[in-house]
Amino acid sequence: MHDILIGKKILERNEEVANENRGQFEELGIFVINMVSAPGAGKTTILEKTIERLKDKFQIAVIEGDIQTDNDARRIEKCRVPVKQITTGRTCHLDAHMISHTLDWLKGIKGLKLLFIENVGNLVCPAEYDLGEDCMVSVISVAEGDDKPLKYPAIFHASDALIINKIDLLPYINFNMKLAKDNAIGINHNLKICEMSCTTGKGLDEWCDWVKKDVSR
Ligand SMILES: Nc1nc2c(ncn2[C@@H]2O[C@H](COP(=O)(O)OP(=O)(O)O)[C@@H](O)[C@H]2O)c(=O)[nH]1
Ligand SMILES: [Mg+2]
Repeated sequence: MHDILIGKKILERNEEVANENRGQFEELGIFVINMVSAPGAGKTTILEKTIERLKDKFQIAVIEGDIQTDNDARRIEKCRVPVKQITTGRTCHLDAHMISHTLDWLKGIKGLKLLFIENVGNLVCPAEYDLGEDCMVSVISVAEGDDKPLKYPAIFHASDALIINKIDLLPYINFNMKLAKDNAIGINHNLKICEMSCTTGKGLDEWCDWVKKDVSR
């Protein structure tokens, strides 16, 4: 009983801070995308490819959330956009409070229009923690299996878009694309779905067009 109440309070406080973040992002004119997936689905690779395509169009920054290491932040640094590492230690998700600590840094980035937040690799907890983002994008890779939307419904329910990545591996893997999409749409019929391969480049233009439209809205 006590555990339930404490959990509820934590989420309520998170929601308050998320709303404050949202207000700040709006004031600063920054569009914010929260990227969530299981570890290894391809979030950092998608960011690298996206930045390559969009960084001349508008100023981008990235927040990298990880339990350990700044490996991903160092990968993004090579793309020559501002990047901030948040190392969460034992915490398996980012929360709104952690993001609020980056606001001063964000304010210092001239002309910032688009912020990507790469959440900690986890298909469960990030669903519960609003960060104040405009849009949540979940990523699954075909190697994970077509049943993931059914097994982790909360994250797909909370997402605005789903990227199904690594489609170059389809010939080697027993993944039913129609079933995966039907499962995801069954949970969230508003979900926009993009099939992608960072290896071949398929789907990246479609995805970047979505992002461009959202940023210029
Ligand atoms: N075959 C294939 N491998 C990919 C693709 N996208 C990413 N990878 C690989 O998957 C691994 C995990 O990618 P990463 O971006 O680090 O995943 P993250 O943990 O979600 O950030 C890396 O070895 C990538 O090179 C893809 O579209 N096809
Ligand atoms: Mg990563």
